[in-house]
Parts: sequence; structure tokens; C-alpha cells
Amino acid sequence: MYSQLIDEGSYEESGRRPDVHQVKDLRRSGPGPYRFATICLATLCAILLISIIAVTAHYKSKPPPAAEATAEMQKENANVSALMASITKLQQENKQLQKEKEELQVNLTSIMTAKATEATCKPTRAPIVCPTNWHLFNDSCYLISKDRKSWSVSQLYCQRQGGHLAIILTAEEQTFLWDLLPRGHWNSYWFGITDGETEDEWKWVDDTLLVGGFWEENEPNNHINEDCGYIVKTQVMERVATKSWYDAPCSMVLPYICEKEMGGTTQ
Ligand SMILES: *[C@@H]1O[C@H](CO)[C@@H](O)[C@H](O)[C@H]1NC(C)=O
Ligand SMILES: *[C@@H]1O[C@H](CO)[C@@H](O)[C@H](O)[C@H]1NC(C)=O
Ligand SMILES: *[C@@H]1O[C@H](CO)[C@@H](O)[C@H](O)[C@H]1NC(C)=O
Ligand SMILES: [Ca+2]
Repeated sequence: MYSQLIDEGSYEESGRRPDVHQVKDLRRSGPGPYRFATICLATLCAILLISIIAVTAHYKSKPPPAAEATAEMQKENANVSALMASITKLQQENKQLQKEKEELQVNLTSIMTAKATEATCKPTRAPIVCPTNWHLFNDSCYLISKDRKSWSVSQLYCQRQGGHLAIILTAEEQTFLWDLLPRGHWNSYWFGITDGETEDEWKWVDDTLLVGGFWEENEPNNHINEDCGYIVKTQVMERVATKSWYDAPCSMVLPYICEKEMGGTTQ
């Protein structure tokens, strides 16, 4: 059928041509050369067809360039996404580390400021230096006098030194002072307590009421209108600091103990 079509086609085509000789020639050559041409054409067509099929088949079965390329691309894509994943992971780790760094920096600054304040506060707190002959205890300086005065003049003297007759609130303070006093026959020292206003209502020189106290047994006794307190330290070793207070007439002249608060306020 194919050859027939070609035959007719070629015949018609040649027929239309104005060259009569050629038509005649074609007719004269007869079926022999026609047949040969037809066969040739058919063969060529077949070859072409086979070639097309082969090429198509070749491209279909062998996916080399395109398929290989896509495989590689897939690999690369996998690598890229793997890289992206590791980048994301690293970014997260970086964020976490940044956070920790900030926290540590905050901690460090707080430590540094704490140290700085410690450093700046210590020198203002530490150097509590008492005047000559005054003794330091618990941020107060104490003077054990060498001279003798009445209780009121003693208090006036202490005030002129920027203090007052000693106010003794704890056993530690009492013991500290006791240890500074020399032993003697009846060594006596005024301190800052009196019941001059109201009998038997003992008050400190800062007008606070006495709580407890370190009185000797059966003291205070107001024996001869005794309204001022003093400490006695004798040669008798059995006598103790916490039982050493007596009352005496305020006009007596005795050594005395001044106290001056030094630290009190921080900074
Ligand atoms: C993909 O990653 C692998 C290892 O993870 C590596 O050996 C390879 O070279 C990478 N390929 C490309 C194209 O980057
Ligand atoms: C910072 O200090 C706080 C408390 O002082 C502590 O709980 C926290 O763990 C510290 N942070 C770091 C990162 O050390
Ligand atoms: C030290 O002084 C403070 C303030 O005056 C006082 O509260 C505290 O009891 C005193 N400590 C001693 C051991 O005397
Ligand atoms: Ca009295």
C-alpha cells in the first residue's frame, strides 16, 4: 500500500509537469526501474523507521544522561537538605550557647559587683580605730578612767568625749569590760545606770529601762540612798563578771567607764 501510494504520487507529480519527454521516459522505463525506486524508498523508509524506533527505544530503555543527572541531583539535594539540617542544628546550638553566655555574663557581673561592694565597703567598715587608751568591742570604744569623779561629772566627762557612761547589755560586753579592770581591794567603776528618778526603777543613761543586769547577790539594796550603779572587782577570784554590780551614793568619787559607739551605720 505504501509503495502504491508513492507510485501514484510520483506518477501524478510527473504527469503535471510540462516536460512531456520525461513522462514518456518514465513510461518507457516500465515497471523495472519503478520497482527498484520503490524498493529503495521503502527500504530507506524502513531504515528510517527502525532508526527512529531504535533511537526512541534507546532513549527509553537507557536513561543515562537524564536519569543519571536526576539521580545526582537527588543526591545533591539530599546533601543540601542534610547541610541545611546541620545548619539549623548548629544555629539552635548557637542560640543555646548565646543564652548560656548571657546567663553567665549576668552571673559574672553580679559576682563582680558583689566583690566590688565588698571591696569598697570593707575599708569603710574595718578601720574602727579607738582613741589612745580606749578599747574596742562590738563597734564601741571603752575608756577605763584613771581619775575619780562623781557619777554625774563622770557622765559629763564621757559626753564631752563623744560618748556616755557605759551601757552594758550583754554578758559578753560585761565580761569584756571586767577583763580590762585590774583587781584591787575594792576596785570600783561607775557605769551608766541610775534609779535617781524613781527609786528601784533602774534606767540607762540613754533613758532605756534596765532588763536583767549583772547585780551581785542582794544588790541593789539602796542601803544609804544609793542611786548609781558601779562595778566592783576585788582580789577574790570567786567573784565573777556577771555578778559584780552594786549601788552607791551618786556623789561618791570613783573611777568610771565611758563608752563611745563607733560603727553603727554601715558606709
Ligand atoms: C554528599 O555527602 C557525602 C557525605 O555525606 C559526600 O561524600 C559527598 O561528596 C557529597 N556530595 C556532594 C555532591 O556534595
Ligand atoms: C547563674 O546563677 C544562678 C543563681 O545564682 C544559678 O541558678 C544559675 O545556674 C547560674 N547560671 C549559670 C549559667 O551558671
Ligand atoms: C553588739 O552591738 C549590737 C548593737 O548595739 C547589740 O545588739 C549586740 O547585742 C552587741 N553584741 C554583743 C555581743 O554585745
Ligand atoms: Ca537606789
